[in-house]
Amino acid sequence: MTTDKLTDTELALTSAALAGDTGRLYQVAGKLMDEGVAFDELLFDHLLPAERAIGARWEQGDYLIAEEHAATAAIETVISLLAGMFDLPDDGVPVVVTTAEGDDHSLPARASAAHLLFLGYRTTFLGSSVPGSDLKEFLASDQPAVLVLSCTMTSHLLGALSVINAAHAAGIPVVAGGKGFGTDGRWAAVLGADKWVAHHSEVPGAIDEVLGQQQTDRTQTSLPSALQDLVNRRSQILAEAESHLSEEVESVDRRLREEIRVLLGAVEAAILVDGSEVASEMLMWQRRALSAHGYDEFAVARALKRSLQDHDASSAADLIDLSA
Ligand code: B12
Repeated sequence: MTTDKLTDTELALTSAALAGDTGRLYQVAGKLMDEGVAFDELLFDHLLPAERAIGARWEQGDYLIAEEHAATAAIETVISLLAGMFDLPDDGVPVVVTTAEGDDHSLPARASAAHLLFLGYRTTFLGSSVPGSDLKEFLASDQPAVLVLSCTMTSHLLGALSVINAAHAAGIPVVAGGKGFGTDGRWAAVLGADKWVAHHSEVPGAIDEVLGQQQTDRTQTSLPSALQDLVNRRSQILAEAESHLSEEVESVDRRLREEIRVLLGAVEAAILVDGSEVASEMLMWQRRALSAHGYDEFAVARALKRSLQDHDASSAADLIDLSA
């Protein structure tokens, strides 16, 4: 969907979503279906593009965070309401859909779950960010045929690994999707996901493919010891980075606190997949995002780097290149 010239339908969906008017959005969606738009088309050609366009306009500063939140909530609610049209089939292939641990971007996973239910899969949507240990227990008893995993940010790759390991521990293959796995999904393979797909429409084919594969022992990837050590000290590293940051800025608000966490997540992910670009790309994105909102573009990175150096995590600290 372009953001410059909206069709009548796009305008109706976007304005209802931005107003947080779930009822009106539901009516517009229902009208489209009455006119013959199939459910998957409604999802992938109308509702998700509307979210993406609103997200892009919010990034450009055209919409407030509150408007983006209202729109996301309305779109996700309508997808859930519409998914309620479909019965959970007793004889469908059982699938579980969730996001990487720590990843709150539930909307793409919600859409995937609704799509699979529409296609006749016996779909359970777990929402976002189920802790790996809990998930392992659930999957061991529920025994779905496949787990569908969404990861939106590279900083949640450790959380994605925790989901993949939980599924594999229960002998369940994983179909992965989302931008967090890199543009060509390369990190999904590194983490041991059985299949990565770029688009939701490819998920059914991927499910067939992984179910057709001979059952082998599913890989369990453990963290290298230096990374495990870093993860064990995560709270101290974050707290000390926050304290360093407070020496540089007037106040460490929620946004800055979250940015420290995002950057540390990306550093951990870079070590995990042995790809320094994961950290450098996140740092580049973060600099742009912070300076666009009036923050010092390097303050978060400097504070985290210092904290990592204090913890003798020099290779992690080196991934934060302040000269780039
Ligand atoms: C909505 C939103 C949120 C909501 C999510 C609510 C929800 N219930 O989902 C909230 C407010 C929680 C949120 C939080 C954050 N967000 Co956010 N968020 C977005 C936003 C605006 C839209 C995301 C979305 O749903 N898009 C619609 C989906 C459908 O499109 P898509 O993301 O392109 O997904 C495509 C593929 O990836 C694929 N896909 C995704 N998953 C899967 C799974 C499968 C199986 C398959 C097949 C395909 C697939 O499907 C889509 C293609 O059709 C984006 C900006 C944007 N323009 O996208 C930022 C964005 C993703 N968020 C971002 C950030 C930084 C954050 C925060 C760190 C913000 C902060 N500073 O506090 C936190 C992190 C929270 C956390 N711990 O996870 C950044 C990520 C930047 C980066 N370099 O990675 C983005 C890009 C915004 C930005 N540029 O600043 N966010």
